[in-house]
Amino acid sequence: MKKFGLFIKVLLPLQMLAFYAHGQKISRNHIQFISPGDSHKDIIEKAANVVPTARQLRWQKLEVTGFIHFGVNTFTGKEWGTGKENPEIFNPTDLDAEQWVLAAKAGGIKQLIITAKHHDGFCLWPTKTTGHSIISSPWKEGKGDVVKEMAEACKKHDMGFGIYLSPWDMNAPSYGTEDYNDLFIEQLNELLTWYGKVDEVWFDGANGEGPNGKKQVYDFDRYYEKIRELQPEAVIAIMGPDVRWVGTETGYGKDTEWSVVPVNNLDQEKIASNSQQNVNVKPTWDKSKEVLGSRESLYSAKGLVWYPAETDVSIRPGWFYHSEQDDKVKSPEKLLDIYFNSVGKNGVLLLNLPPDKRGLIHEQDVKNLKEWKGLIDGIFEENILSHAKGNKKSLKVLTDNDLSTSIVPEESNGEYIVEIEFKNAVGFNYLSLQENITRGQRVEAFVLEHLQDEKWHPIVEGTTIGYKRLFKPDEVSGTKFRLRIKKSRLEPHLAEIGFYKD
Ligand code: FUL
Repeated sequence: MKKFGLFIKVLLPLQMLAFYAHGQKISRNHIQFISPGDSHKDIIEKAANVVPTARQLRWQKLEVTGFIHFGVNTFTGKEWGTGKENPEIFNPTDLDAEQWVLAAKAGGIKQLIITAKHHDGFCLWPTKTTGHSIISSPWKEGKGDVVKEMAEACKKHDMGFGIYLSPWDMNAPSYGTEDYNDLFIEQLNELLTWYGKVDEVWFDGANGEGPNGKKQVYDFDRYYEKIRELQPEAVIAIMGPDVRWVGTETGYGKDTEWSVVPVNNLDQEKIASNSQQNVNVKPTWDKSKEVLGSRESLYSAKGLVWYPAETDVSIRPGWFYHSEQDDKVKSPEKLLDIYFNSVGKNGVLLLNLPPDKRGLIHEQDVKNLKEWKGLIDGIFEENILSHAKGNKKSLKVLTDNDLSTSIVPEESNGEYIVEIEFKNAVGFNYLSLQENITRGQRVEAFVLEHLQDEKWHPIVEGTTIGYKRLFKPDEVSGTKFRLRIKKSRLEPHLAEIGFYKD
């Protein structure tokens, strides 16, 4: 497989090269190269000036996105197929893509990705590349198109639209040869030209054998060029240069999550080796140990790139629908905990909602989604900070929900401090923090404190902030608080501070 050097080729024509020389200002860019003479200080300064591309920023602001896993596995009850399924088993009785989109919307989901083709190779659209598709199924007498129905429903309800196309294909006879790369390009061509705007393309890292027992050498760089050509605004996720897998399918991200990481994290072999290669064996990944983007890891890097984390999880134990899991749908409270540990840990949540054999999202899932959204809305209804005393302009910037307006707090002895005072005592039990990532991700350590008995007491301590950090401390009340940024790679640009109470 090819190395990250080729990824960079795909990235660069779209970006201005970073301009850098000692003593000169570093311009912000989504990739920065390390020169042999760079000191540790230079490297950290470069890291602080890595920023998202426009497509990455749009995606990050979605916060909650959704997956639709649907296909022959829905009808066989399996998680992974074999490629030998008879297309006649695919026969949803009441398929309604609009119901999927409305259910997702009721849960606050902003973009939906459909498994146009999973590892078994069965295609949910009338592709010309193989007969192993809905064309050979009894559904709508072989004249249906699931991808089209979902694309149209997304458009109608202002939902982003994405495509999962599994590189691994257990059915394609050409798998394991160069011809398969041509077939894959043709499948991309169809999916990216037949259905209007595509906002995300999701490439799985799972890479097993084809029907002929062969493994494929994927020409990912060719795939990326095709996507950039046909859908330049789409992010390419996982086996792709724009969005990184957080490394677990639990929905729980890391406490320290950097969106700026060494370029070798784009290495295709490395991504694939961390991905699931067997249906029964989940990737082993110890999140407590692997902090990507720490100072140490940056010092030995060749370059630094904006490569943010996506945290995927299913609302049910499986990715595909299984009726025996109807009583195992994640509760609204569990989903809320996941929200705090994904979106609230500088990630984008990708929540899977698998339609059942009818072709509908099950009533239980719809109910839990709605209640989950109700919990989130209840918590974040009013930012108590907007009632604080002091500089009205700064307060407005910190509470306007606009990521592009931010303040640099006052500096004192290398720390940046925001002092907050209320006329009357206020109580809260949720904290939300956001950095203006269009200036870079910079905060490395912070503490929120309150003044009691003339002493400062910590309420919440943390490391990175990034796009968003959420916390649920025990309820505190008082009139004086302060946020102390104890360590930062360069001056921090704070976009939002939120105190909330449910
Ligand atoms: C994994 C796949 O093997 C699962 O079936 C599922 O699609 C998940 C999102 O990614 O790698």
